[in-house]
Amino acid sequence: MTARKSSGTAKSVAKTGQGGELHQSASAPESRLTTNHGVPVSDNQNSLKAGRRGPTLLEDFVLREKIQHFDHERIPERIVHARGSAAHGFFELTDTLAEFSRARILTEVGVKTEVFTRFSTVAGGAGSVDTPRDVRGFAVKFYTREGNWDLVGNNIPVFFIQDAIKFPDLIHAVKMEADRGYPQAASAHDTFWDFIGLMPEATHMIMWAMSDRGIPRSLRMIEGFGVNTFRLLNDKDEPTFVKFHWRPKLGTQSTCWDEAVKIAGADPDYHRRDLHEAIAAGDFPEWEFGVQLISQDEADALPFDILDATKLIPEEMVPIRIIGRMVLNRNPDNFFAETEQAAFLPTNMPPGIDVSEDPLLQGRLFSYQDTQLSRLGTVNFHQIPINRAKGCPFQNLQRDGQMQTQVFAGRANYEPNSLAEAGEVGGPREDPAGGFRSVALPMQETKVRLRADSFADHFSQARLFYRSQTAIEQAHLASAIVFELSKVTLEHVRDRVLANLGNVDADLAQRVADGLNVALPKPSTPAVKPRDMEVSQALRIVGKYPETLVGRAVGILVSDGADGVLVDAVRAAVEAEGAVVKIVAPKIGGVTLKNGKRLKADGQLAGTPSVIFDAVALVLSKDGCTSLLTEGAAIDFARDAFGHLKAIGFSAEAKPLLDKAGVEPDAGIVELDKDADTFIAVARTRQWDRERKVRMLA
Ligand code: HDE
Repeated sequence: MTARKSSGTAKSVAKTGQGGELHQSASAPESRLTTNHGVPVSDNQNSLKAGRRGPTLLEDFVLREKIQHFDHERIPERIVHARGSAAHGFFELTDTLAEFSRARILTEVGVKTEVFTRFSTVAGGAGSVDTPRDVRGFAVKFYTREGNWDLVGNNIPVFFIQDAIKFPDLIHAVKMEADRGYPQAASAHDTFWDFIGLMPEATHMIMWAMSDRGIPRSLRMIEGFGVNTFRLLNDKDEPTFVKFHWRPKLGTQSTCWDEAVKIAGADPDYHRRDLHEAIAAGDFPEWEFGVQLISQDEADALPFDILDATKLIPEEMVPIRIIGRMVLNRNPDNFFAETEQAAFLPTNMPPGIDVSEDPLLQGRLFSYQDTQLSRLGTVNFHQIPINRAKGCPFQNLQRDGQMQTQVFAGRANYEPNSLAEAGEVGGPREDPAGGFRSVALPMQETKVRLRADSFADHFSQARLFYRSQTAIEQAHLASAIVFELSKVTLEHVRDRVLANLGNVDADLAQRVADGLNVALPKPSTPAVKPRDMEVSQALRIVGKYPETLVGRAVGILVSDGADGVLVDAVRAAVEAEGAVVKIVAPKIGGVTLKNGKRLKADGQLAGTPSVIFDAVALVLSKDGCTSLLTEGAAIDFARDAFGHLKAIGFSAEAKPLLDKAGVEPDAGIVELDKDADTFIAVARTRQWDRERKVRMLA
């Protein structure tokens, strides 16, 4: 091996480990590799050794600095919501709430405010998959002109528990079991259901989490909710209760459970990739922003307590007023610096928005600031670019601390001070008129550690949710609970859950018991007898799905000799609908079409199963089809598309593959024609009617 010296002139020669040479122009200061302290590095390939084959020297600060930085590259992941994906964008107000709030973000119509939005799963670690059955976090940081507003919500409008003091128990129960370290990112295990069975207040949230909302199709297709009740305060400091809502323009859409499980293997980053690719392609996801506004009198008249986070306010009782929109239009430049270091705090609120006494929210007001201290390691985490208030200046007299990046001038780091009188910098002062004020509430209660009686009804809204679902969704929900409880090994745990379900709905409890093939225990004794509420159509997904291909993906499986005219027809029709086309071929090099032209593949069949598409087309030649009859991945491609209720378009030559895969004819299985119209018509929705033919549901 020859070792050469760098020339030190305009052209330097860096040595590779193999003795090869990398020539690079390293003289220009702006392109020069340096240490963290700015010392130019001459050789980034070899450590400094005592002789050609000798030990490495401690004096090699270039090596030590590089390795040491690497050793410390990871920070603790979030204790919950560790797995997340985020994007930049803007919020635009379309309707003013000036009557209710003095916050400029809610009153200045037409103003665009920068946002950074992070979506997450809750239970899994940072490296876990995107499609477990789980709640999704929906956290928005608005960089408003009056400081950051963080609306840290979920895709489900209620929560498992009523009081923050139970949060560590809930999370311990759902995360990997303490002794064995599994399961990762899954609620289907003993400790979670043990906790749930013992906490009837969780039942309403369980209905939501076990519904199809727990397995979203895309982060672009989830709703968002502030969950807790907040307050708005107007110019006169008059309060109004508020619930916040995000509604995806693409509609709320889900996967099938079997599909979600298979996606986890096919593409663990399915949601992250989908969000990134959509934004990169200019297909910007968008949400409407809405509020439910409730006066104190209206709140008092409701049959539940709006301070109880296990309750929602049905839209039929208090309509959602749409007041704005959010568009996500820019991917982060750096995952760690932005997505990982983003710190969301429910305490970040501009003047005119305030908290309520919801005991869950009250605990959150402490937790988020606190957790950032161990996660980001310093009280100065607000200075990290992604967390910095950028809609306005921020200034105060807080000083020093680890990773302080600001250089403060002057002597005044206390207040009051009179240094300005001597011509020195006096520093910022409080603003009684424009500053943040809390709602003025009379407080004369006895100090107690108890739960309000108004929180005691744990089943009425769980019942409302179940009864408001379509038959399809009820079957999915029951099947999801059967699946989860089938992974529970402790019989008494299953029985307790079943006993609670009896208070939700007798039919649901029986279906789950039948699905498990166990006897249904008597319903548990509820603290308050559940009441029937008016069914709420708004709680459904099925039927509210927009029948469209917009924002979705269609896979075309091709073989050598396939009819290019059909491929082009499908592609044109799908793209005209606003969906993305991916060509799947047996080999990544693509295929040669009937007309002799080459067609490139976007994915190799074995690594690109149909689960990642919303509809598929099979354009095969006769020989191509014959050769795929012995290829499991091809058979699965068709079988899974069928089983996941997707539309399948096919060229006549592809029929033997469909037959081999057990695909039975129905309205969603169509032979492709020259304009692909029939295929597009059925591809706009799942084939729900097929479901009972392909799956035993509870
Ligand atoms: Fe959180 N939650 N949470 N949570 N939460 C965190 O803060 C906590 C709750 C939510 O993308 C943590 O920065 C307590 C409800 C989201 O960075 C932590 C309680 C809702 C995110 C924390 C709750 C949420 C978090 C962990 C019960 C829906 C991810 C890392 C009192 C409204 C934000 C962090 C992101 C993250 C505490 C309940 C949403 C530990 C104590 C209810 C979307 O502070």
